[in-house]
Amino acid sequence: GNFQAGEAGSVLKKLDVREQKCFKEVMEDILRPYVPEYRGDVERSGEMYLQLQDLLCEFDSPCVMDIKMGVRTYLEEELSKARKKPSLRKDMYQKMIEVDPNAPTEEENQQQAITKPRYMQWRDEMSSSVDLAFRIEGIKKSDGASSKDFKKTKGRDKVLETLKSFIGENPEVINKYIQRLRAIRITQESSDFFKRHEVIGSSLLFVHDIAGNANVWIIDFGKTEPIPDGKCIDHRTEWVEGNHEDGYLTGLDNLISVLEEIQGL
Ligand code: 4IP
Ligand code: ADP
Ligand code: MN
Repeated sequence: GNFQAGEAGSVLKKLDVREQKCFKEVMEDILRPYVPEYRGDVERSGEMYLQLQDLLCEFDSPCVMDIKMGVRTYLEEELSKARKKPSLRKDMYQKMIEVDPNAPTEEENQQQAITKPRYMQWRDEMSSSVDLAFRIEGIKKSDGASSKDFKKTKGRDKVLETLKSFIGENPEVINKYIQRLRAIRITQESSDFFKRHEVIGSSLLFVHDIAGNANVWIIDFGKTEPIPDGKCIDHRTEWVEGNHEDGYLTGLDNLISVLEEIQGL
């Protein structure tokens, strides 16, 4: 995968220059307390890595959840590229029929291949991304058992059940999660970095443990792109191609609202 064990307290993520640039900028932005600390780059067997704060190291057998934010998970530039030069992906066709054998069109079945935007749009629609502007990507329990089986977890009720079961019964945990997400939201609403970037495929990483420690961080800037011509977005306006909106804050509003509902149960 993309990760290697680092020095104690750090993880190494395969260096991508777009992500590196974001981490450098975020270290100078008011969002800094909400992302893993960026500790420079290192080389390991000929490959370059970003050295990032290990977010799990202060927890005792942590439960971890990755929530991917936004109404779409592909960049606008990927759409225009695919339009100019469509490339057919057999691997994505295979991933599609594993989840839903009825999803491909007749033509796609003949080609046994689909384009990347087609795959990504279908994934966004099948999951809660289009509806709620966030989706559950993965959950790891304290015993180490992990699941990525949330491709069809869609609709507020199903999402609520999954989040509720992840969080468990300790009220301290949900209270800390909600507080932290409210702080993230209010900071994003005035962050200079945030208003100037299309934030695609980024996640909120939830971590808690049996002792009642709980925290959330913003991770993964692999597809976070500056908006051209110094323009800004508000992350809530509906996306139409060309406006670069990503629905990030719509998703965060919905996520906080679902967690508040769980808190009141
Ligand atoms: C994956 O699909 C994710 O959408 C990846 O996005 C995407 O990577 C992959 O595209 C795509 O195959 P599944 O999650 O359904 O397996 P993310 O990195 O946001 O998780 P990128 O980042 O490249 O868009 P390919 O082209 O890398 O296969
Ligand atoms: P990718 O670009 O491959 O999706 P991410 O940055 O989203 O990579 O990280 C993938 C997973 O690795 C996350 O869901 C999380 O479980 C783990 N992870 C990422 N960054 C950290 C970190 N700084 N500390 C601990 N775990 C991390
Ligand atoms: Mn990711």
